[in-house]
Amino acid sequence: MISVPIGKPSFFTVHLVFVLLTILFCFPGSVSASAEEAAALFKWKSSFFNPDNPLLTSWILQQNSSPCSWYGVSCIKGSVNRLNLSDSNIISTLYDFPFSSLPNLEYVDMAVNEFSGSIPPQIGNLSKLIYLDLQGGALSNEIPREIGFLKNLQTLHLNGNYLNGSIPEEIGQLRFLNDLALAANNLDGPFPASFGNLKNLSYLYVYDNHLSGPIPPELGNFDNLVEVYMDGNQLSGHIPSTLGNLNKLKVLYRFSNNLSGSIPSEIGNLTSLNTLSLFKNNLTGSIPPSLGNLRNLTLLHLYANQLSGSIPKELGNLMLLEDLELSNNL
Ligand SMILES: *[C@@H]1O[C@H](CO)[C@@H](O)[C@H](O)[C@H]1NC(C)=O
Ligand SMILES: *[C@@H]1O[C@H](CO)[C@@H](O)[C@H](O)[C@H]1NC(C)=O
Ligand SMILES: *[C@@H]1O[C@H](CO)[C@@H](O)[C@H](O)[C@H]1NC(C)=O
Ligand SMILES: *[C@@H]1O[C@H](CO)[C@@H](O)[C@H](O)[C@H]1NC(C)=O
Ligand SMILES: *[C@@H]1O[C@H](CO)[C@@H](O)[C@H](O)[C@H]1NC(C)=O
Ligand SMILES: *[C@@H]1O[C@H](CO)[C@@H](O)[C@H](O)[C@H]1NC(C)=O
Ligand SMILES: *[C@@H]1O[C@H](CO)[C@@H](O)[C@H](O)[C@H]1NC(C)=O
Ligand SMILES: CC(=O)N[C@H]1CO[C@H](CO)[C@@H](O)[C@@H]1O
Repeated sequence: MISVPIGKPSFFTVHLVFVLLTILFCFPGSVSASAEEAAALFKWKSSFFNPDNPLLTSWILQQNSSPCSWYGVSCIKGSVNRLNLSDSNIISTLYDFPFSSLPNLEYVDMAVNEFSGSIPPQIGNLSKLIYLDLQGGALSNEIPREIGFLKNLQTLHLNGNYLNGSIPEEIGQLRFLNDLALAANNLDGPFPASFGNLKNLSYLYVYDNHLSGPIPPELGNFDNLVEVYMDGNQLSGHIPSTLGNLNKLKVLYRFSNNLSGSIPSEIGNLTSLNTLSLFKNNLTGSIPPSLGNLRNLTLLHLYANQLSGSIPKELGNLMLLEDLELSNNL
């Protein structure tokens, strides 16, 4: 207890009151907010299967404790803005994550831990989220529709889990999405119709799932695409010729699918391409001579299809080519 002299206020007390008022005026609620956030995170840690995780010894609760100096936690104005617990040997679920207690969270990197169970629908409460990385865990069940509430999301990595069901239609609400990784899960069904809204995608990784149906034709309008990995699915239909518009595309992996029809000659417009891999599909027709325009190509895999005709002499222009495989065709 601070003992305050009774009677005429001293210079000291007036000064103290002034300082306290200044703090309250400049940071309304900030002290209690951060204590609340600390309590919420601490409670979550207590629910871990390994709450005594040695990396998290800084996560301790004292009176008015602030989480801002804890391992993996960063704050802006005393409120948690970033949580980086990547590769931290956490064994837990997300059921007790304090979704409603961290209103200023923008970056969550919890890649490579042992999170199991499903992704709770309350994930949609983290409305300021820009970055969400939950890759490399043991999360299962479906991707919640509420993911569509995360309207500011630019990076979403859910790859390397056991997620199933189809890609939710609501993903199309994430208009700022730049980097989407859903690879190496058990996702099935077609791309949702709304997928065409994700015009700002640069990186698209959906390999090693059970996705079926056609490649969304809108992909040809995603001008910022740099890398597309769709291999190891059951995608069918034709390769849309609009893909020839993607002048930043460097990598196109579409192997081990069920694509049919011919290789559109417009692929030859993708002059940034360094990797083109379409093996183990059902592609027919001839190899378009326009592929000879892909001067930066180092890898061209077209084997295990039903391509016919001769090998176009234009492939001889591919001076950087290191790996060419055309076997098992007609
Ligand atoms: C999290 O920390 C790791 C290791 O320091 C780093 O590689 C990664 O970029 C960080 N993630 C974010 C979102 O800052
Ligand atoms: C997803 O997997 C769980 C078991 O982990 C199962 O109960 C559920 O039916 C599956 N959902 C779909 C859509 O396949
Ligand atoms: C699109 O992504 C780029 C990064 O590749 C980013 O600089 C830009 O702000 C994004 N635009 C929109 C509208 O999201
Ligand atoms: C190729 O197409 C045929 C006929 O449509 C189909 O029976 C076969 O399963 C396809 N091959 C692959 C690898 O999907
Ligand atoms: C491949 O696609 C064709 C139609 O294009 C379909 O008839 C066939 O069942 C598919 N095969 C597989 C293995 O998905
Ligand atoms: C794309 O390729 C096609 C066929 O190779 C060609 O006719 C067309 O002019 C090209 N478009 C652009 C914009 O380069
Ligand atoms: C080809 O690759 C070189 C070296 O990586 C790069 O400087 C150049 O911009 C690339 N060309 C195209 C058309 O992307
Ligand atoms: C405060 C808030 O946004 N609460 C929401 C958290 O998420 C659940 C599940 O989506 C909603 O029911 C709440 O309204």
